[in-house]
Amino acid sequence: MFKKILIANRGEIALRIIRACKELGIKSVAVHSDVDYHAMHVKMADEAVCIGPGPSKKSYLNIPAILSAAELTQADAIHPGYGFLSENYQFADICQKCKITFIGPTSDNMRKMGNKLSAKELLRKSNIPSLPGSLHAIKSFDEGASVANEIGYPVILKAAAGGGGRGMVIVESEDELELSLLKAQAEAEAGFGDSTIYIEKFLQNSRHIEVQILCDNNGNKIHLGERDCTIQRRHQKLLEEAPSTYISEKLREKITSAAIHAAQIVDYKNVGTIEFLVEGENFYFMEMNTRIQVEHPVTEMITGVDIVKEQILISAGEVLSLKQSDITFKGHSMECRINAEHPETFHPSPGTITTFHQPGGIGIRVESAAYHNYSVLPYYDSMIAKLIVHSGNRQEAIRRMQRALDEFIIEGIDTNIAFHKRLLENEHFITGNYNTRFINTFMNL
Ligand code: MV4
Repeated sequence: MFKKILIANRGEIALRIIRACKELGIKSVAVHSDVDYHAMHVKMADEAVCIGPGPSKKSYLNIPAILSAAELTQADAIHPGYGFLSENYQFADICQKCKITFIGPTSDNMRKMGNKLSAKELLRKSNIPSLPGSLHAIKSFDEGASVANEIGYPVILKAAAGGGGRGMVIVESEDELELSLLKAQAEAEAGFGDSTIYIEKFLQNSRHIEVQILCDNNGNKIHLGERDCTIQRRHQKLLEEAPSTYISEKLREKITSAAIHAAQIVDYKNVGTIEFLVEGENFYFMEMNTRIQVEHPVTEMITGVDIVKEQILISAGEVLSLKQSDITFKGHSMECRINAEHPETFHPSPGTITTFHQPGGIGIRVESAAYHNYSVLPYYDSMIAKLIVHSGNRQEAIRRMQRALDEFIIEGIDTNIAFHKRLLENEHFITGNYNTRFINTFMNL
């Protein structure tokens, strides 16, 4: 078992990992930028090392500085959290060369799943359905036009090196195609240094359903059910829930089996998430995320499984203590991402928090590194808290979330709490009758 883990991250996920370390009796090392000197994760860890100035490139993405901190503190493993270096297979390779365990999947898993086109390629050989579209990268307008005509508009252009929505362009008809191709290629180049893009049929009334999997190094693979992440604005998830209101028991069986099958095909190790698009009784593989995700708590609340602890134990070579038959699902859980942003424009709103009162009571979980007088910095993403609720069923969970949002007092900066309150009062949301168009249609955003 590891003696000391360095957390190469900040904010709420750094606290989450430090807490798991403490409960496992493992020492923790925080790394921080100079502007994060007063951050909670620095206070909570057993040791802390400053790795550079505010901008992420010079600190949380600074591989030499992070590895030097690991060497200096004699950490025997690094947990990357999500974002930053969490899916950087070169970083995983360098950790291995430095004889430091990278807590996550293998470098090969990340490399293969990181390229969304090769991921689809690999899974196409299986019987896992994937969206109709191009088998290869689209290099020219003519190629794009012929694939689009074959599958029918609307289509969506996606970056092969991307994921999570960056650089995606929806094309309604052929006369928009040429400009959209150039836009998608430019955004892919800017976002990922790789302008390779591919085309898929755009499913207009679909749900974003993802399956959590745990795989140890001995070939044991189990799933922890699904999460519904359909409520997104510009590909940023806002609210996630488990289980999905949309999935029938029969479809759940098919989707979770497909997820395990996908993990077997790629010989996946550690914790991961397979994303599907669901329309009616049909489901399609979209992409595989090779990291712990922001929304992992809703799965933890309905299964009682500590996913971060499982990650650490698997990386330390432990055999999964859980079998599929041990996994049961209890009640309903929902997570609202609380962002420091303007309620109407959604623009980030950095500044100093003057009041921070978080909700409490039965079935409430707040994951946050914010506090009274905390400064929300412009260098990092705007999420300042995750408010998670758990209750016996979805209607109770909605009521509990509404009550908790009312109690959540954050002053000194703008937040999207009012937006979440509006969302939870919307009839379509309350009846569970929503799809990927919900935000645009019902929240006129
Ligand atoms: C799609 C899609 C429909 N058809 N791909 C991919 C990344 C994720 N952030 C959103 N993704 C989607 N990919 C095809 N071929 C629908 C989504 C999607 C979505 C799209 C627009 C607006 C909101 C959305 C919410 C969830 C999923």
